Amino acid sequence: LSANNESRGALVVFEGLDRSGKTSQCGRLVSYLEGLGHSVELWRFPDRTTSVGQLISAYLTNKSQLDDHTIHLLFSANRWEKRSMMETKLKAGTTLIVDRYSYSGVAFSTAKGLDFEWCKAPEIGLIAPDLVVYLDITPEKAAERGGYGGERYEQLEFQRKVSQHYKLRKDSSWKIVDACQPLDDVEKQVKEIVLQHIIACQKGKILSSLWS
Ligand code: 2DT
Repeated sequence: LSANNESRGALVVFEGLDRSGKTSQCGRLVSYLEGLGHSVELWRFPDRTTSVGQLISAYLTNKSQLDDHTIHLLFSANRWEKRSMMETKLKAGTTLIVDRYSYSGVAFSTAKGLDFEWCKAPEIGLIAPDLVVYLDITPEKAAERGGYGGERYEQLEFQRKVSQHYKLRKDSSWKIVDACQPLDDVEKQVKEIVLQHIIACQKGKILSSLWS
């Protein structure tokens, strides 16, 4: 995006099924990085605090109904409204740990039957993650973990489809971590992988755009 990327922060995205442990692992990782003295922030998508985010939240909690294409574009718009802030933070040297991103957008909507190319199009031009940590768990194992909440997508049958669609989309930025391991073991692996990537970004790895 620019020639001057020295000492920038890393864009690290966590993906995985509901109950795969993303939120816990993101929290632990951020505390660890802060302890090491890194400039780091925890972000999540959907960001339900914006006006677009409130429309998304109403849909997810079954308070509103929306056409599948419409909600897909709202999720994408929710990333676009944060894009320039994301670029500013990364260039200022802040690492962003992001709980879900465009891969959730594509996996969930294609699991409903929408066309992959159509789903990908509105994501083009968003900032590409330096690393995607995929917390890998079977839908059955995830469902055993204290059950789902009441949100729209939290059903075993749909999670099975999402799992298949996620796997079709993995690319070279992905690191797959076995999320069935004890939390402490997952945490240890995540820390190692993420630190390597933060160092690569500090050394001048170029910030790039989706979707390559
Ligand atoms: P959380 O439970 O993590 O808040 O996610 N989703 C998410 C999409 O369908 N498209 C997207 O682009 C994103 C970011 C995944 C809420 C649900 O929203 C789904 C689960």
